[in-house]
Amino acid sequence: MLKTLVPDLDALNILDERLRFLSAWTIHHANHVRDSSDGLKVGGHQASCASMSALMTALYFHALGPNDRVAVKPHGGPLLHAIHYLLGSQSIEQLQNFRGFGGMQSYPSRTKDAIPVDFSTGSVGLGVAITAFASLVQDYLTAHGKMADDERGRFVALIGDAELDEGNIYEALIESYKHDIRNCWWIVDYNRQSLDATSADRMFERFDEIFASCGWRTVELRYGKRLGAALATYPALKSWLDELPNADFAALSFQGGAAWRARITADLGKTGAAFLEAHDDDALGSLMTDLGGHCMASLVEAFDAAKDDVPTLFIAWTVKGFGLPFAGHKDNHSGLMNPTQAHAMRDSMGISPGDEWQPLAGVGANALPAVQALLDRSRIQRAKRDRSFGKIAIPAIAAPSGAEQATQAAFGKIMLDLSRAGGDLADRIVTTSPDVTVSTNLGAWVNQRGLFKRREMKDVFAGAKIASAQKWSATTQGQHIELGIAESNLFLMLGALGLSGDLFDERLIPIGTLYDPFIARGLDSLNYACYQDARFLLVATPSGITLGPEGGAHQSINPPLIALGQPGLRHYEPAFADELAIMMEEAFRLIDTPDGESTYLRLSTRSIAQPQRADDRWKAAALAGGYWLREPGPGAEAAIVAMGAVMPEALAAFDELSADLPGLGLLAITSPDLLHRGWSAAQAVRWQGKRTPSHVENLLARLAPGAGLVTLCDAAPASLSWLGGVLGQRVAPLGVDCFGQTGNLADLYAAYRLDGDAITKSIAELLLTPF
Ligand SMILES: Cc1ncc(C[n+]2csc(CCOP(=O)(O)OP(=O)(O)O)c2C)c(N)n1
Ligand SMILES: [Mg+2]
Repeated sequence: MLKTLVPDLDALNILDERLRFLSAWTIHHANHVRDSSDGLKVGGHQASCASMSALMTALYFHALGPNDRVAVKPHGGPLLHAIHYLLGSQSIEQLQNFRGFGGMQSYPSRTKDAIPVDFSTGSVGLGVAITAFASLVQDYLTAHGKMADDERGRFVALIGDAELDEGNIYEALIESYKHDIRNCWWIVDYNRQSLDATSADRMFERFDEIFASCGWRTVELRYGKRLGAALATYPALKSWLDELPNADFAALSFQGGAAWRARITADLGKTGAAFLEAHDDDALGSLMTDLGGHCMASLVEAFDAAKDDVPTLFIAWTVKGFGLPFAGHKDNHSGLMNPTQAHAMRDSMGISPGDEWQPLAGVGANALPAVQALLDRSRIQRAKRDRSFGKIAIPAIAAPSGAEQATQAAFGKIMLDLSRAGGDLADRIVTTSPDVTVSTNLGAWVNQRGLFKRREMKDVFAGAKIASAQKWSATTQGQHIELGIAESNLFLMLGALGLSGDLFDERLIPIGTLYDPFIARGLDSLNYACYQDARFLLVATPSGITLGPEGGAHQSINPPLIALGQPGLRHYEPAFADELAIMMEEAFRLIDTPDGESTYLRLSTRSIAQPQRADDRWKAAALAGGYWLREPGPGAEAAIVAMGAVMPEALAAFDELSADLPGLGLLAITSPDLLHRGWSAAQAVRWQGKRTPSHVENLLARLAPGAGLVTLCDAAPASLSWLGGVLGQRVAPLGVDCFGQTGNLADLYAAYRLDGDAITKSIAELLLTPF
């Protein structure tokens, strides 16, 4: 544990003011100084920054250690950049280009910002929750000997109070309690204002209870030292202020000292008189807003007192827009100072016009050495880290043998083989699943590698010698993290595991499994993980109406379309086990490659006959998104284009039709996502005179220009129907475009037109329709 530094409160207060100004000025510059070519409002959140400047000063210039990592609430981004500017790790050009093309981002971004950002934020709630999962990853790495105990850091989330309404925070809180997480600080900027207005009072009474019941220490910083001392002298005033509704407090903060005086007089009469007489209006306005979150001494004291590893919730009371002309106004969320107000703020801080960007402008000569010393000794000065890639040897992955196989079962077998083979790759794999470990075929892997828990857990059933296929004991050496049924947590867990190379310089190979339809349940967390460029393999199974008797509530329809529109995630949908094997190998490679990405495998429980391969030539094409499973004849007039579990229907129809339609081809699609990306990328460079056709164009160019394509997938038909647009060929799209139902496969495929009959009729119709 780091030893506590002696705080220089005066210097910290100066930095607080300086940061509040710099963040406000950065936003002001973007809106009122920089040329606007399009006349659009640039925006920014001066009030959200102002309420948190003291908090961030106390953290970054006093409390944080070199291994601590922080998720800054999205609208506090300009403060983070201002901190790095003072530290010399951010340029003036970036600040001046706030929200401009290539400039510092509106909200902290790991991948886009020039400064080191530990966690991206933007979609509120997610930055908070990922810190808990990152602390779990840290415990995992130390338990596995991949990180020294004394390298452990703390994970800090700076949270807006309205952000606490996001349910994903409580899902994460529950999961982190189960996993006994530690080294986490969540600090609420409790300014009691959201975007729309002041926030409700009642709920706040409950938050500390919720956290305390999950084992968290809660620390409330309500009043600053000055106000606290005054209230101790005037207990009636304290009772009154304790009960004052949020909206009233905010309105009075906005109105200032005279309004406070009038209200205290009206409510407390003679009881408040002595207190009021002791202060003029200005002093009164300043005293009444001396809340804990603005009081450096209180903040430093509270952080110093929480140096153990107990997870801690700090509730720091603040005024939104503190120190700005619209402090406390309920509409101040996107409020911007006008130039007169911004200049007045500058002048009040002793900064000369033109010196606004001078890092320590306005700091008096006497104070300067101490402030400079504080900056110099800051323990968070660090360069943007190199990302750790390319250190894992990825062996070739063999396809499981078997004449008939389902891709889901093949996945389980590959995982078992990997585990038995051992080696670096297997040791770096961490699996995780939201209570569907066994039903997604991860059971054999878990039997081999065990569950991970910081505190060991015995398998009671095994101990009692009750027969079970599944071993369920947990140790610190286990490699599977079992989660409760909360898919958002799965994606946050994968996000944190997938950033282990970046955060801890030790890359892990995270594999998460869930049922395909429930991707939608955690979609924003999935997007969040991808946005940060976390690397993982997502295995979604079972999928589609091929799931049969489980019915419409479990049959996924649109995930291939989700994947088609999701950057950072590559969709592969294998029909056969040998396709799956090369896709897993590729997915592992993509996890450990700088320009790689995450992979989503959509699998099925349907056992189907496996193909005999003449050679390996199909492999490269399959990894690129598709290959001819049955080659078309020259200038063929028609082709069947199929993906995944419905391949037997496509093959049967091909066998039946090819006698009458010589030259008919069967195209196996393994990734509509990759094909589409390649196609649009080729289009995008065509205007530069580069005419390299994409993989999908090459595949389809084997057919006649006006050929008919019958596309077939157990998913929304739009997943493949776009293929007709590539070369202007005609398409009959077969797929599922309404909710599924229970039934056996023959009945369901007939009802949803995924069978041979539908293929035959569609081809006939295409060929009979004149082009
Ligand atoms: C998931 C999500 N929904 C909505 C928004 C839009 N939004 C941004 S900030 C905000 C209010 C935040 O209030 P609070 O958390 O109290 O932060 P403050 O600015 O008051 O510090 C909203 C609704 C968002 N960024 N993310
Ligand atoms: Mg707020």
